[in-house]
Amino acid sequence: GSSSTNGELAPATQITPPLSPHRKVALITGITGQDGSYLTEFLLGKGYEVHGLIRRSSNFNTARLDHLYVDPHNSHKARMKLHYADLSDASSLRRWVDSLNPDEVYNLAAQSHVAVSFEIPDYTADVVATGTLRLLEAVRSSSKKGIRYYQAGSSEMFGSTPPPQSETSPFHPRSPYAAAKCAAHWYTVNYREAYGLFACNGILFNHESPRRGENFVTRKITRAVGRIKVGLQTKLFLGNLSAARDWGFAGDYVEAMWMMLQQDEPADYVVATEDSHSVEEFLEEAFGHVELNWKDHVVIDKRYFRPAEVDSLRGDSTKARKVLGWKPKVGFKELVRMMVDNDIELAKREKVLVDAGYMDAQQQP
Ligand code: NDP
Ligand code: GDR
Repeated sequence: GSSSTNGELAPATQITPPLSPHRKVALITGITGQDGSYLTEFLLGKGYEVHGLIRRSSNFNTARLDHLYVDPHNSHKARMKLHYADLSDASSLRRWVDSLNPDEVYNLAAQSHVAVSFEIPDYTADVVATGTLRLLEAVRSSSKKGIRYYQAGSSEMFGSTPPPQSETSPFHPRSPYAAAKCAAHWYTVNYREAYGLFACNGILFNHESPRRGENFVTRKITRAVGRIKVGLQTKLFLGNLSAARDWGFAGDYVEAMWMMLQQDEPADYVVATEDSHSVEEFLEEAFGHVELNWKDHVVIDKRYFRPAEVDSLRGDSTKARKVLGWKPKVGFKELVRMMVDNDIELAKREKVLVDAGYMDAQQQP
């Protein structure tokens, strides 16, 4: 979206997919999220017809997709279509799987915020764990055979298992979100073993972008850097700065999802950069990029500490690199700079609105 704080400012590419009578059909849950938008761009570029399930919201929730949207009333060329459904509503999932006959289903929908999962554990389990089961059941019972299924697994499942974490490392979840993702992982393995479903778990380590939700730590930091730099904000409140994460670029990671579904056999894969940095190192890099010192602005606020923390994640993605031929293109420094540069531009636009009296400078994004 152009002036939206959700999306990146200018889409990198215009999608002009080739017309093919044999084009594949993909169904994506969580299409309005960070990964959903990148995966949609990627699949449209490959000539897919993309259907996305969106949930009803009192506000528009499609800002990350606006640049891809073609009004179905005005054009028979619309190659991305959106439908209402919810992971908590089995009948809606079954209806869309049955009527769209997808070749591939990507289950990206989730209450994906780890800290929030401690506040709404029951809902998180319903959407993340049971929602996955509902979708698997819709795929299994569909009259269309051979549907390929991707499950958005997470490095959070490893939790307190020390790095490096690979497909054979034990799960030790540290949050309701992570425990629910473990259940979803095993539902997916079980449907593969019990029914012969072509189902894959991607165990993806953290991946970020200018479209990252604003209450995840990377985007929270780069948004603040932008606003501090143009004078809209002075302080940034954060929690634990010593946690380490293996941060990659979301655009690289959605390719791995697709690659998993193009193999001869279904399997589970860790996807990671194999490089790990602390939140403090992210701060150094992000503030340093625009000649600011994070220590002049960051205030520690207890409310952002979690009841149980995941201290250190660094993936071992040997299998994905060997079998899929996947590797990340964007490294840590490049990722941080991409996000900061985007958010400086975004803050400049906000400044125009503030200066004209259309927006309150204190209003936090
Ligand atoms: P986001 O939080 O950006 O997107 C989540 C998506 O799920 C949104 O489209 C959201 O809709 C949708 N959603 C939430 N609840 C429901 C529901 N009840 N029914 C239907 N849709 C729902 O997440 P990301 O794009 O970052 O991540 C995609 C997936 O990958 C998630 O499952 C996440 O847990 C997982 N993951 C993410 C990683 C990361 O680093 N980004 C790493 C590993 C796994 P709405 O827009 O309306 O809120
Ligand atoms: P994470 O991402 O929990 O790894 O889950 P997040 O960015 O929320 O936290 C990363 C680390 O930063 C610390 N932290 C803060 N986090 C937030 N959100 N806000 C703060 O103010 C703050 N201060 C410090 C956290 O404690 C944590 O250690 C993400 C999500 O995308 C999941 O859906 C996904 O499964 C995993 O990545 C892999």
